[in-house]
Amino acid sequence: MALDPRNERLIVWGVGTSRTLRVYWALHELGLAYESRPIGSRTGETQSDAYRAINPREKIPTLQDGDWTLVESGAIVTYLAETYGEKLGLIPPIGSRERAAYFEWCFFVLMELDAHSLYVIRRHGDLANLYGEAPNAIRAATEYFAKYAGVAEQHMADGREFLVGDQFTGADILLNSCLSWAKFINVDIPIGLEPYLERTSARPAFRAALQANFPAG
Ligand SMILES: N[C@@H](CCC(=O)N[C@@H](CS)C(=O)NCC(=O)O)C(=O)O
Repeated sequence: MALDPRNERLIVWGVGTSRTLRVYWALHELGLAYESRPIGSRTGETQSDAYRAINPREKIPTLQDGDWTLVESGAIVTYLAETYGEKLGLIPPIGSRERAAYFEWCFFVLMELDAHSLYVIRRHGDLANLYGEAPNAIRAATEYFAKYAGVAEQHMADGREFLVGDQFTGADILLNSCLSWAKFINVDIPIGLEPYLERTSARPAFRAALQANFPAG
């Protein structure tokens, strides 16, 4: 795959999670060449001195673009879209209302569906040995997810194909990743979002990103 002339070297740190998948998906949508450093979560690899020097937050994913580093999956998807792909429509043009709506949906998905719902379920479910048992928190987060995934369902109810305007954007990468994550951990998603999930998951870049994100699988 040819390197974009502005891109000397893109390196992605991290594989195997819904958050790392987002980065690979954006890279494949944009047709960018990159190198993967397949470190995993909770393997101790995020706590090595070498990795801490790159990302002191000890988290994946991390993107290195030449001598520059960026963390937070939503920020990385948006950076890649803006830097390498605005013409491809992965993010709406600066100054447009669609761009404001893009950020609205990105923050909504990352806060309400990821941080406040799925990550709470994960922390007090699979990771209870680290964060403590909290069945009430899991129950409340599951209800919260249903309510706010329902907001996205309502938004799509007018027959639109994508979250923002009539183009697939980084906001769809984020929403799909949360819906897929929910299904993976047996949390119900609204029935009205099934066709959206199927449609966005059928994109060739999604299939390629899955392979990159789960290299052994
Ligand atoms: N808000 C961050 C969350 C990143 C995050 O929590 N990553 C987890 C894996 S999904 C992690 O690296 N945990 C530390 C570890 O497992 O060593 C993002 O979206 O990038």
